[in-house]
Amino acid sequence: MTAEAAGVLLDYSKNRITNETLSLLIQLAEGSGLRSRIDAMFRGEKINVTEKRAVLHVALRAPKDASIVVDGENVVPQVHAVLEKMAGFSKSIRTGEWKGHTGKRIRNIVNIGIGGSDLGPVMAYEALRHYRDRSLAFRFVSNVDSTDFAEAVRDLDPAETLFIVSSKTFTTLETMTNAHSARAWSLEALGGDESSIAKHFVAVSTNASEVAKFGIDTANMFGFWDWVGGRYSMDSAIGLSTMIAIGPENFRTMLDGFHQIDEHFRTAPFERNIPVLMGLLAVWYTDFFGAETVAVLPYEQYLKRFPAYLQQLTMESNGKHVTLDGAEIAYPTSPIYWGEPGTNGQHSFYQLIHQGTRLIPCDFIAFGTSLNPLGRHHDILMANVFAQSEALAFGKTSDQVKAEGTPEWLAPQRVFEGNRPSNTILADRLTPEVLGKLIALYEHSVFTQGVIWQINSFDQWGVELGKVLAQRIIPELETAAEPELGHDSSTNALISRYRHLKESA
Ligand code: G6Q
Repeated sequence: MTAEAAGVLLDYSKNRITNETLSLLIQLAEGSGLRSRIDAMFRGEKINVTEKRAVLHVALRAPKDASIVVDGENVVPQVHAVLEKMAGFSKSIRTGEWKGHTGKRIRNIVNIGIGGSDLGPVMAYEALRHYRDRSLAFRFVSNVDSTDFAEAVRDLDPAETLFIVSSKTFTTLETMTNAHSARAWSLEALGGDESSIAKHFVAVSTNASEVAKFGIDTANMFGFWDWVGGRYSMDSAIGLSTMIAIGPENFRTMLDGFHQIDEHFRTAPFERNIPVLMGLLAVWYTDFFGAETVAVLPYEQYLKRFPAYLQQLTMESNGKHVTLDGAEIAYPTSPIYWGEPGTNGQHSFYQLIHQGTRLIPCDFIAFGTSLNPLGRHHDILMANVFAQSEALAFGKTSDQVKAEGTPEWLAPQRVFEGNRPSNTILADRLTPEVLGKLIALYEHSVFTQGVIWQINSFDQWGVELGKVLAQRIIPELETAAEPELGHDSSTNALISRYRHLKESA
């Protein structure tokens, strides 16, 4: 039970499945219309029905000569035009040709964005640190908590700092609040001269008029399109910080990695299709075993933010309770994804995975070589990843424990029941190309799960209510006069208590 695509191996043999299970799961995929849904996505049909949008992150990595038509227009040339513009800009920063307002070259890049406009860039920056230009410093500000901004810029010289304001809508509360603080911070240090903004701020957005209103010259705006969902956007202009860090060539090889897996997903038969198999296994444990979580465990330090990135990709996509038609769903949908890099997790939460009362399918991710070879480290790391999946699968019986001389009373504590499922994803080494492949595998696994659950993986209505309520509460916290509060008693009391804390501070 292995499958291979574009040099990436999926070993899924340590799962609670037989050949019959597999063929039944594949029948489930076929019966759910997966094939036609894949084709519809790649054709640019508006499969995001609740937002009436096409879902075309695959167009972001399509080769120049491809044609993908949305509303009568081939979008591929637009994608490549933006990539060219990003490459030109990245080069001018990397060579020092782009100067700040005072004539100094840019040495610090601060990406301001949140959610899909942050998690991808942060993850890719960490994942591809090995390939980055070490003469530039990169920071990421996302939280509206002022500490995030304050700590990010604390040691930076405004004359050498470029802000990339990344926001598809350019109206997101957190991002615009941070962007305005950045603007004030920059202007204050640069003598209040508004013309300095053009040298220290660029935007990544679909909303040119809001970008202009903020004071950023739209010549310094990098566009994308409504058919790119936030959590599927790290390979669009949202990846500008990534491109500046690793250079346009590396960025292009990352896109090529994505594209190779797109082609695999689009064309490979389901029984050899890695994202389909990954998606089916997720459905299998979620709906047939009641597993509530999946652990993603990269044995590669550079992938330390990969689980956080996947949390948005998986849970914002498939954490849904109604079908595409609006009918209430009677089966569990997205599991909770979580994880930490190995081997650290082994010394903390793996206890529960091995001996706890819950079933936690695991994805182990590992590489043939380290980017920082050092003595025996990599063999030791790899021995651990193989040992973990072996221990989970085969465990240790009471007889084995006793045969080792463990006293009867202690033996139950030392038994590993085994039969705990895991996948191992193995590739040669973490290059930009391989990172692209890895992300695309999960994107399409999420798609597969969503199709089987008959849900829309591309909207996120569940984030709206809190945003609306926060807008109502903000003036109640800011007003000097005691406000008339009309919430529930708990919320009213918390607001009053906060106002009191604020006054007495
Ligand atoms: C992702 C979501 C969400 C979005 C952020 C930021 O799929 O839509 O995480 O990316 O809310 O939105 P903006 O890019 O519009 O600021």
